[in-house]
Amino acid sequence: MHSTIQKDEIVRLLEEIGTLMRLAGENDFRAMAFDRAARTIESLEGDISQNIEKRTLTDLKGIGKSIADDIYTYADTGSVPVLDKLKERVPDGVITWLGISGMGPKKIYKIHKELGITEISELKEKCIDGSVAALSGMGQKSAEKILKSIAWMEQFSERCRIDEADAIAQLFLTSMQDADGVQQISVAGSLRRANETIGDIDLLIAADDQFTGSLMKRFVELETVVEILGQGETKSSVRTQEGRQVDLRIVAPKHYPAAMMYFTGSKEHNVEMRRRARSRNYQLNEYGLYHQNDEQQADFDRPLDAGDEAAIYKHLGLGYIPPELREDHGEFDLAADGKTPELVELSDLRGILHAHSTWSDGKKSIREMAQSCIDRGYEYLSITDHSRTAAYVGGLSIERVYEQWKEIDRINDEFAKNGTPFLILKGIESDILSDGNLDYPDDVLKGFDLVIGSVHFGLDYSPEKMLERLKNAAANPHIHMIGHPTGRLLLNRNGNKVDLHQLIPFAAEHKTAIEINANPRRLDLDWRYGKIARDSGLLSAICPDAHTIEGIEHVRFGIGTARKAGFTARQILNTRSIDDLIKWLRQKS
Ligand code: DGT
Ligand code: CA
Ligand code: CA
Ligand code: ZN
Repeated sequence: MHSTIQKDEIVRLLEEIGTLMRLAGENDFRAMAFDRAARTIESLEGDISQNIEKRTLTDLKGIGKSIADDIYTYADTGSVPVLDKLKERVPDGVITWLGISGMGPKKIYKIHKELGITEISELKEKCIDGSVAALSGMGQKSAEKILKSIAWMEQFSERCRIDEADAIAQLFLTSMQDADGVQQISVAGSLRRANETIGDIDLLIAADDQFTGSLMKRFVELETVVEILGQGETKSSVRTQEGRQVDLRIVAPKHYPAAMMYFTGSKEHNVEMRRRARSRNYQLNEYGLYHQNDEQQADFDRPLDAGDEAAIYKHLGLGYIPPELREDHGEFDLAADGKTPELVELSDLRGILHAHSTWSDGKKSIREMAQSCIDRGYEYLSITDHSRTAAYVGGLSIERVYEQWKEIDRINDEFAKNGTPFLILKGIESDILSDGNLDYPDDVLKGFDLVIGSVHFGLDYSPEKMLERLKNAAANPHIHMIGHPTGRLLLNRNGNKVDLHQLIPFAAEHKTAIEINANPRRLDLDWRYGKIARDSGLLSAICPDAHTIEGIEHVRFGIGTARKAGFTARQILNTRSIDDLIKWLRQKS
């Protein structure tokens, strides 16, 4: 690979090593040597591959033998052991701190080490509670500056969580829907497809020509708009006070179905749709579906009748493809011959399986959580507080477990007496220890109705070790379901490195479910594993992991993820009746 190597590739490599060394707290002289070598190569005249081939890098001023060897190794193998080791040592979370303006690697290392924190969310807390200011060489001013930079970074980071985008979109929808001339209005883009993170928010309105001017004016003058990025007749873009971009397009009512399809995307899905149209001598574009003329272009005088998106799919020999599936990720196979499976819907859910109470780190009592489930029409709730290893979030000792069971029995008795058709299940979110075992003895575990096993520490295990750990958990007869399988925090922390292509079939074989954690910070299981989950017969559940009443509402984001995964109600445990659910739980353990 000598001949293809570019100078800037080597420069980036050396800079990355230098930065990671500082983040790992190594001697600054070593890190500086890599910086110096990077500068040398940057200013090198001509091609670096000559120096690599002839092994003459050490002739250059500022490049010593060991760094030259690293570069040769990289050129020969595509990797360098020193970098790989550094990547293992420096937590992913700490690397994201580099995005905070004004935070260099040395300062980051100091705070990370002295306060024992790795996530930006933790850094924020420590800036607020005074811990950062108390560090030597820091002070209140520095802490405030960091907080400001974090806020700035978060505001203008390229993508945001789906719940944040959804809240903004709802505000725009309610502000625009009653405006004069609006015949139809909808979100489109990645938000309509229920992607786990959202770049910008896309809105589409169907209105006649004479209304576009006043509608655009209303849009850019909404109170939440802090900046107009572009304003035109049919398309405008604004930035909201949260720092998010919102695009609005206004189309004529007759173009609305095709425009919805076009602006919902994904781009990849659209490409395949247009290809299919052409193969039938049609042309599909953002205005409609048209017969092709002799030049193989859309004949705008001969549109096919397409009153809604479903009609367009039908013309192309496909069943309706729900927006969540439109990722060119197997949906055309699912919709072939006019069929698409009936994806799970919010109204299919009959109970909640993963929720916390004040017994551990939840904000509401068991009774309050149950009541809000009843209010939402659910038939059961499994309270799954943390287990004793998770002491930092109020994990339950064995005595507390027994007390909680008594409390649950008392409330259930009351429900039975006053005829409330609702059942609270005795659940637990039990920590999966490093070897895959749980942290209660068998006789305690047997007493639970539902055991969720979750990994809360040791997320940085090697892929092999992580897979073994989770396989042990999946094979553990006491565990009904694995919680948030990767532990990822979207836009914040990468998940553990378990190979889900191996874990999913294994869990399915052992009749252990894997939840879709519906908290919009997680959305874990990722929908991209939908096909292997379906093919292997995996059971899942849509779990809010609620710590508050509002948290229960997060199931709707989990529904989006489950639909993207192609799941029907049959694969989702909490669509079952309480009797069927209990039957399944009992035969499992
Ligand atoms: P995002 O905003 O990054 O979360 O993702 P999207 O999918 O919302 O992307 P966005 O906002 O750039 O565009 C919205 C939709 O419009 C996209 O899903 C498909 C359609 N679209 C936009 N630009 C193009 C394009 O250049 N070609 C095609 N075929 N479609 C496009
Ligand atoms: Ca978008
Ligand atoms: Ca857009
Ligand atoms: Zn939980």
